[in-house]
Amino acid sequence: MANVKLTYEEQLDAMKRFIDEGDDFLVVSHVNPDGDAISSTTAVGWLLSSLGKSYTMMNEDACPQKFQFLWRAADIKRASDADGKKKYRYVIAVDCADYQRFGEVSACFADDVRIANIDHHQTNDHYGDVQLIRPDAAATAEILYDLLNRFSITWTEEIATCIYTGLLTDTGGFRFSNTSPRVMNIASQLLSCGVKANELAEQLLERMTKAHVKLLQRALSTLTFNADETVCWLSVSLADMREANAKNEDLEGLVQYPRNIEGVDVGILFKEVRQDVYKVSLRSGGRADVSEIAQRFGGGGHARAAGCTVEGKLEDIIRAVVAEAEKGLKANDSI
Ligand SMILES: [Mn+2]
Repeated sequence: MANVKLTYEEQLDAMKRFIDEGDDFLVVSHVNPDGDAISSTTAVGWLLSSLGKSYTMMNEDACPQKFQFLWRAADIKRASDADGKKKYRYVIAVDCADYQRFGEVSACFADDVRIANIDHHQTNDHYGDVQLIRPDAAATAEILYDLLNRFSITWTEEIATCIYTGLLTDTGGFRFSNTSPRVMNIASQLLSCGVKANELAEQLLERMTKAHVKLLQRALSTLTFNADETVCWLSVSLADMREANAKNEDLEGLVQYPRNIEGVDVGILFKEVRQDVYKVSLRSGGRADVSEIAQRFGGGGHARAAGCTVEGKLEDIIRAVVAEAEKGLKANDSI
């Protein structure tokens, strides 16, 4: 039964009961996990471990290198490594807006599975048997902070670092509009538990992989503006990826370079996926709704961050997408 009408406090109690009553849990987050997904997975793992419960952490994709330092992040299994026979009756899903976001991990669910859904996405569709959803939370980690406090645990540096990492990454380093007074209050509590803010900022916000910098070097050589310099773009080819020895996670942040240039309203990254197929990432400074632009090419997203995948020759795709971006900017000018 969906308990969507419960208050947040009641949802916390229901989730505590689910955890108290179950055992042999599977903890799962979304495909292509980000900092909040990994932190939330390890935070739930930490809680289960401290309660003496047995559990397995699993994701469709590998944990990105930069989050490997988190408590037992190295123990997060990949769905492809799962023992096909082992099925789980108790699943705790964190930071997943819908069932599809589990990817292949759902193959490990038992027929009589009970799923707990802990998330902060606006678009969460309330799947599962027990929900703990707070759309105004900055991160799933913020909700887990409250859940952890429902149990008699002792806050250690390890668990505080998990929660802090989720807050830090989902607020873009305490810079996005979701950086609420509450987030800063929790962050302050976590610092009292021994979190090393300077080291985490260095590790998660400042440090770059060599592959990222090599990609950036190649991508910046493609930097191009439209006529009035309100739209700016970069491209990355498969050859660039190969020569930089880069993984997809090394692309992160590249699209911010065109977007952050003064006077630019729309920044775009064209990334070759295979021959004549490009993934297009769009970022807006607020004047254009880039989700509308992405939708015209079969994609989607948010007003300020969206994407689509387009087939064709790079120069044709650039011409078409930039023309739509210019149209989007003009449409908003006339309002
Ligand atoms: Mn999140």
